[in-house]
Amino acid sequence: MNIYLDIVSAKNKGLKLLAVLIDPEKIDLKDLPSFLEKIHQSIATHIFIGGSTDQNKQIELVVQAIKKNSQLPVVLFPGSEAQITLAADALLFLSLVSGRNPEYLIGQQVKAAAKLKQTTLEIIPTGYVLVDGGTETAVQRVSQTKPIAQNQLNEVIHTALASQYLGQKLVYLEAGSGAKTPVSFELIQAAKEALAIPLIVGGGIRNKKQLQQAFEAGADLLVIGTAFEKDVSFFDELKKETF
Ligand code: 1GP
Repeated sequence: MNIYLDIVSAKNKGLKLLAVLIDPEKIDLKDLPSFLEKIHQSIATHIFIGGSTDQNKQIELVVQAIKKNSQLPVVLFPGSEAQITLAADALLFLSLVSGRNPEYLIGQQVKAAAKLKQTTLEIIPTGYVLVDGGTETAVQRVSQTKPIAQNQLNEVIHTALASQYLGQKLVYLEAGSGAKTPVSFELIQAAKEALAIPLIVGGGIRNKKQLQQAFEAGADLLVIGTAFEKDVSFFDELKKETF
């Protein structure tokens, strides 16, 4: 399995991908099997796992439980190097390129390297671009960086392009978990036009309409967490057979 090549191949075929984001701090292990069943009946293609913090150090247990009960690729989306577990399939090796905090541009990555040196995890370098989602989100708080305003289109696009020129393999346009306003249609469209590498979009997507609009605008892979956490019946709108 090569998760990155599968994403590139889906992008080339125009197939749309959906990752369900599981926050290890928020999921109860006993609810996991029924949650996974919902995921499996839906159009979801990936499970992302991570959060801005993992104070209970739950991530290892949660990933192991998912791997036991699901065939879907499990991709780490870590808030810090402490959230790297070898039990997953791949890791988004994020650099918070919209911010100017060296700790999240390169510091955490250096700390992670010792662990990664000995791993078989697929490492996917990813430019992480935080835009304003209308509320202060955990990533902003934890990383102590400012998001880029969504009307600063050129700034967002140039940041995304710089990631590509640096050799990063994915760009993740992020409005932040629980964002009031998801990444706008215009911004997704402009990023899609500018970039040759696959585009991930997430933050604040709460219904089928917003999901479809983000796909139409050009997102290759969408990430949704909060909407499923709050209401698992959202999965029913995204059933494979009726979508
Ligand atoms: C957060 O983009 C993801 O990093 C998902 O955001 O929780 O708002 O769906 P939501």
